[in-house]
Amino acid sequence: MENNKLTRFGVSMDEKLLESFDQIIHNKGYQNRSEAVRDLIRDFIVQHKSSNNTENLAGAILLFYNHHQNNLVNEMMSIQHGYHDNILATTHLHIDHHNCLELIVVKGIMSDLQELSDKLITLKGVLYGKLTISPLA
Ligand code: NI
Repeated sequence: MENNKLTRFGVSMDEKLLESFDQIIHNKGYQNRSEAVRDLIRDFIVQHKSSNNTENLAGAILLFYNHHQNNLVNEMMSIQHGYHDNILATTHLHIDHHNCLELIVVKGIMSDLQELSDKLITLKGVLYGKLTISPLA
């Protein structure tokens, strides 16, 4: 990776958009735009790995949902049991009287993780859901 040839490219964008970007990367501590853009692109590539990728990946599914939704908790539990080989750990937090936050730590190939994540996130009553992938070293 370190020996790869560097390529420079130009990007045109709205001035306000760039100002917002610069403000955020400055607050995060990036020394320059190039390093921030490289990190964004690396993450974009990992998150968009093709579902026929057979590499072993680790990641987490974050779910935010209303547990009063009819049958939601049962459906969620049943789906997760169907993927017990992919689930390493689950943490459930009761955020308030109605809402729960659940973090499911997963491993496996992209198609399985994507399938599990899609099944959970599309359940009625799930207000927010996101799968984040990290490549295994
Ligand atoms: Ni709860």
